[in-house]
Amino acid sequence: MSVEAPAKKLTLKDYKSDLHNDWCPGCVSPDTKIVTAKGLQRISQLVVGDVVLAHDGEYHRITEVMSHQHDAPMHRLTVSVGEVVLTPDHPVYVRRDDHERGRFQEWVRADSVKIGDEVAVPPSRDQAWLVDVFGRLDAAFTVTSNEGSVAVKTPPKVRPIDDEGAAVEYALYAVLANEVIEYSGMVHNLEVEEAHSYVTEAATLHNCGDFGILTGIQMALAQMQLDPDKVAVFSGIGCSGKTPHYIHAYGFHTLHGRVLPVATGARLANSGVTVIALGGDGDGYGIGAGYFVNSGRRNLDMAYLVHNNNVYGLTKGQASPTLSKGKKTKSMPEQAIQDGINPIAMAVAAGYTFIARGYALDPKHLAGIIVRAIEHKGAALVDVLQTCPTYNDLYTKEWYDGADLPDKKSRLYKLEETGFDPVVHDISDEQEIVAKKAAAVVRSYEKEPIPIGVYYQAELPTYEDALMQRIPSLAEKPLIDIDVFNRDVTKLLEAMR
Ligand SMILES: Cc1ncc(C[n+]2csc(CCOP(=O)(O)OP(=O)(O)O)c2C)c(N)n1
Ligand code: SF4
Ligand SMILES: [Mg+2]
Repeated sequence: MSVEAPAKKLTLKDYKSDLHNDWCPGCVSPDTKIVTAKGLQRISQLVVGDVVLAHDGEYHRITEVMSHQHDAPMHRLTVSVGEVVLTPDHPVYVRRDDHERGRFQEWVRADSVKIGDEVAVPPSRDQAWLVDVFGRLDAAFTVTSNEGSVAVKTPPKVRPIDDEGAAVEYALYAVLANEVIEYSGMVHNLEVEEAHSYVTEAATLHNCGDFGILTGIQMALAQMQLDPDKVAVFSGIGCSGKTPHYIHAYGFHTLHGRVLPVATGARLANSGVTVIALGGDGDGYGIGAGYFVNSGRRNLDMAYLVHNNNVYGLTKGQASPTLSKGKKTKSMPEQAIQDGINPIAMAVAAGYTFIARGYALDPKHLAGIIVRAIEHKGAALVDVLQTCPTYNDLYTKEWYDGADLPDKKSRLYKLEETGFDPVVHDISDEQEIVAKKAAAVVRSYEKEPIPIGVYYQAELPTYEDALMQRIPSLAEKPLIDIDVFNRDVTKLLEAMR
């Protein structure tokens, strides 16, 4: 896909991101106080093995601490009981009243939190920190959770998370301000076992794999210097479906399973934009499976990224089409009764001409794959293994890292590091095409370790090539530039007489 070079050199910020090289999904300033099993502690003092409160109201072990220099604006979020300084992309747990959606509670980016929102914080088990925080204020009151009651001062509003009766109750703190501040200094983040979230004295913060994929896309777009107004990102419905909202480019949040037909329409109407379609594994391999197959055989020039987290994340963690038979995640009452599909083998069979797999928590490697997928002329599928810390307790960061293995070796390996050559060098040689497809399928069945990288690539004629041959005028003028309202249809009417 070729596009005109932008007038200025684009950076990640042009795609709405303040990310840094040693990527982690959002960071906070060193003096941020974290709710730990021993009370409030500065994040910069915490070490692997310390135990912190998470959004589920439970305590979890820290598995990794991250810190690095950050020279870019941060957000200072002030709520009724304190403040937190954090990077703009850091997810914050918020209760919001929306005139269209009504009242909801979910993770939102720090830079989108606004006055009128309330940040939701689960009370800690011993609630000592609540006493500490509210001790500065006057009136006495009692906070009740499933751990019992505790007397603290001045009442935060404590309500159940939703009407579906989740056990955790949340204190809700009114957002008083959300300012952008200049920042130059160290920032910190934590990787927390199972929950992938932690609680500061002022907010609950999260690390979801979707943000790694978002980062990979933003890095790829900046790397390719694609002008934001020459990029259109389409999504289906699911947690992954929100991705276009976070990218400073054209975006279209479509329907569950329907992202490919909509992206196809855009691709055919406007050859001047780079088209990226994305969605969940349920979206693409379940309800959208027919479109998935036909987009492959059509070989239109666009890239399709699938956030493969093995669950229907948005609808609370049911098994998705990629969960294998016999597996059971924490939100499932029983093991999966049917087997999972193999998306790479399906893509080979369907006719995708670029097929790759990435890992959400390695966004730099993923960005390299996305660049190749966008540059490839034809239908590109990138299946991205994505952690869902909320519902998928099987395929976690620790699992991919191989933390439970005796040699602690990663369960992923990079195809390119083994000398694997996915590229068909002579497209007129059918035997080479079949051999390369067969090699990709063989690799796709490897389970431990799982290959990531490019599995298959062949530059074959695209649908657009065939279309332009049939209707040469389209090559000179894309559909979008044709005045459809002032057309002479006399000839057509004559032909129909
Ligand atoms: C036609 C239709 N059917 C069902 C739904 C309900 N629904 C919304 S999201 C979703 C599943 C999302 O799972 P996935 O596509 O894997 O995305 P994730 O949330 O995991 O990113 C379902 C079944 C819907 N919105 N529309
Ligand atoms: S449910 Fe899973 S995929 Fe969805 S936002 Fe939460 S952690 Fe991410
Ligand atoms: Mg999913």
